[in-house]
Amino acid sequence: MSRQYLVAGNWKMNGGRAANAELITGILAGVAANASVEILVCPPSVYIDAVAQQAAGKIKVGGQNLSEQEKPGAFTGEIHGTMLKEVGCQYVLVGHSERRAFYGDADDVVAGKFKAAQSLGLTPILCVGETLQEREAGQTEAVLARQLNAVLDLNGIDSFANSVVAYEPVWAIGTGKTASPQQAQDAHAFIRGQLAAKNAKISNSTRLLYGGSVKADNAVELFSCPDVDGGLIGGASLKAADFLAICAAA
Ligand code: G2H
Repeated sequence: MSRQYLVAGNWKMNGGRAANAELITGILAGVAANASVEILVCPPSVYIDAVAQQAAGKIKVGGQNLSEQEKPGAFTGEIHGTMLKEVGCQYVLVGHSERRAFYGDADDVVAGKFKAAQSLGLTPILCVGETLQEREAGQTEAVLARQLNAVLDLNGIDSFANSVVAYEPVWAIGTGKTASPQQAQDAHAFIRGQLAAKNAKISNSTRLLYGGSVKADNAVELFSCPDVDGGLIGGASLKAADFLAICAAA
């Protein structure tokens, strides 16, 4: 089963009109050279519309978060998936560790957001990963299983036919520490095995991204692991040259 590589830039709470335009111009200049890789950027929500228009379908655009509410309505500060779709999103991150740690996105909330995304035809990129304390306590697989099962229990394995999973060890996010290729492969193989236990075909076709301090100089090794199908890139997605170098590694 060949899975197309996906390299997704998570801009987090960074950027501005001028900087975004410059970044997209730079990425567009390298898109043709990376034609076999699917390239996605996830800007802050207020900029999605402008970024999607400039990207003109050559770079895909996604949200960083969405509301789990079924319908739009009186939910101050929230963004419904229909709104993300209307401004050009095809993907949306759910359960990024910063959302889990700082904004109360517990497992059940993440499962609800995954459901909301899918029900609208947005592809969720489900982020899972353990903290340093959990890794050192030997709980990595238990944490990954718990985070996956919350989504599987609510949505079922069939929902993974149209989803992406990103393994992001919390201890590697924005810290400059990266999981070794072996650590990444072990976690990815575990995730794929969890999905395979329910449906081998869907497990085989589900793209698993690695995230956590991916840079041009470690991307080649990480992306060459058999169960790593691309990356979710934070800091290194904010400069076109760095991001394109990572795309070229895929
Ligand atoms: C993890 C990653 C992108 P960074 O959050 O999702 O960020 O590459 O800066 O560690």
